[in-house]
Amino acid sequence: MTALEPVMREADGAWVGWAGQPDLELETFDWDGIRIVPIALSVADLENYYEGFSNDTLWPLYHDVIAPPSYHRVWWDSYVSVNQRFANAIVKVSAQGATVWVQDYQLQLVPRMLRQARPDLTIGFFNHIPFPAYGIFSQLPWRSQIIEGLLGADVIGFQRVADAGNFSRAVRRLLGYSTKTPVIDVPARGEAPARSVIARAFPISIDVDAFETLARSPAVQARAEQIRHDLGNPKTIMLGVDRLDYTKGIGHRLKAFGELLEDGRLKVEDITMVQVASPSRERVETYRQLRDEIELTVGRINGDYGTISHQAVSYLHHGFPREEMAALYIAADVMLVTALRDGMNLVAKEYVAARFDDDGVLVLSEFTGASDELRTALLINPHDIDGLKDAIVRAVEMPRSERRKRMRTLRKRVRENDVTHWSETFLRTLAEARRSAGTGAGNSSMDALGELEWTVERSPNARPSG
Ligand code: GDG
Repeated sequence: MTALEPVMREADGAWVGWAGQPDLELETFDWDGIRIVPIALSVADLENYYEGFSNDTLWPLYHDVIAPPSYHRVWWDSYVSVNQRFANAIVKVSAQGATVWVQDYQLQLVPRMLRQARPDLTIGFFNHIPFPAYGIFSQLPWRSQIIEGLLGADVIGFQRVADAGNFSRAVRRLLGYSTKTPVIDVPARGEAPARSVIARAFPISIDVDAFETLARSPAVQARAEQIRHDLGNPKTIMLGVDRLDYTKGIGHRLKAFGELLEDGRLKVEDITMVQVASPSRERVETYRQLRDEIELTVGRINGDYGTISHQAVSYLHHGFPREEMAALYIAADVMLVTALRDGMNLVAKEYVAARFDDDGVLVLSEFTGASDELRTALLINPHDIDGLKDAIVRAVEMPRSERRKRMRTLRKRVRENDVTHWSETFLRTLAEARRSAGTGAGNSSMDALGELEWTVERSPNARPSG
């Protein structure tokens, strides 16, 4: 959410989002110059719409069915009605000709609902997670409704070029519309005129300056030293930072590390792996099982290879303040990002932004959006455990000169596309799309953003800002 704060302030906009607790009815209020329009969700909405359809249907489906998605009609009904509630609230607060930017997969029906109610609005949508290939997407019983919902937008943004391609293919297969990258031609229907929709990649990023400033602060530097000291000053500290989610490949990285200790290619006296696994979606069964599996594996590795004075894995199942995250990034010689599928992965970009000393090695999964940009990381396929093991050893042994060369290139890339560049590019494309559509939306006087995931995932102590 912090990522979008400057945009909101500049636009004098309103943020439409979940109130953060079930059954909490709040009036619109102003927070630090931003108008907040809270949407109330009941306990049943949270079960069916959020934990159900969003997190147990769409999330696994869009992440290449790493876990099996559940399809329940009551969940879908709830998804439709909550999306309608968001749309109604946005309609109410939006001035004539306003620009609305809808965030993420929990609100895919909102663009069409808005267009039907308010054709004067300029509507953008950004999908923070991947959009799957048609062979997978087509499992969804409500696939056409989702596609139609999204096509209500003027611009649909994705993390990767491949995601935008998957979406366009789904449009062709399901609706037969013609597409010429990045434009999709939506034909006239009833009273609604023919329109063009743009579907393309806008890779999201972080506030690079803010992160680097944090990393440079003396308190964070001192804390990084302290962390190294408290871990017994091992030769190498490896770090993983993830929500405890099955998409992140935490089990794969533990397997590779455990085998390296077993093979004797790494020694517990020389290396410690710190794994921050921040609690996530704990009411969804798949997530409860995942936690058990990961904690069993960590326990086994520590039991098998740890000594009284050296722990193999330091496992932390809680959230930390941003300062602590920055200190961990500075303390880590090797950063492991082994996601099996990830829209972008901001952790990879944060690690790079924090390393103003041009040191540290990023091991990065090819299945993250970030790997499209961060080409000089050590790119890995997390399913290939032998390849992952080799990459870890290579990272541990990499000479300083190569580390510096790679990190410099990574830092240049992250600087070129920071979060301001991301939001400006999206909003400029949106304004141009609307202008060329010739409907003359006029000046945008209000931005309304529907955002649930971030509110839910990032509210308790010290969860990040976006
Ligand atoms: C979704 C998509 C896409 C994590 N633990 C703590 C903490 N974090 C912060 C990280 C980072 C953020 O949470 C996680 O962002 P990611 O991008 O890595 O992953 P998702 O949460 O799955 O995000 C993803 C993203 O949306 C944006 O579009 O990149 O692909 O899945 O900022 O630092 N922050 C703090 N304490 C923690 O314990 N302070």
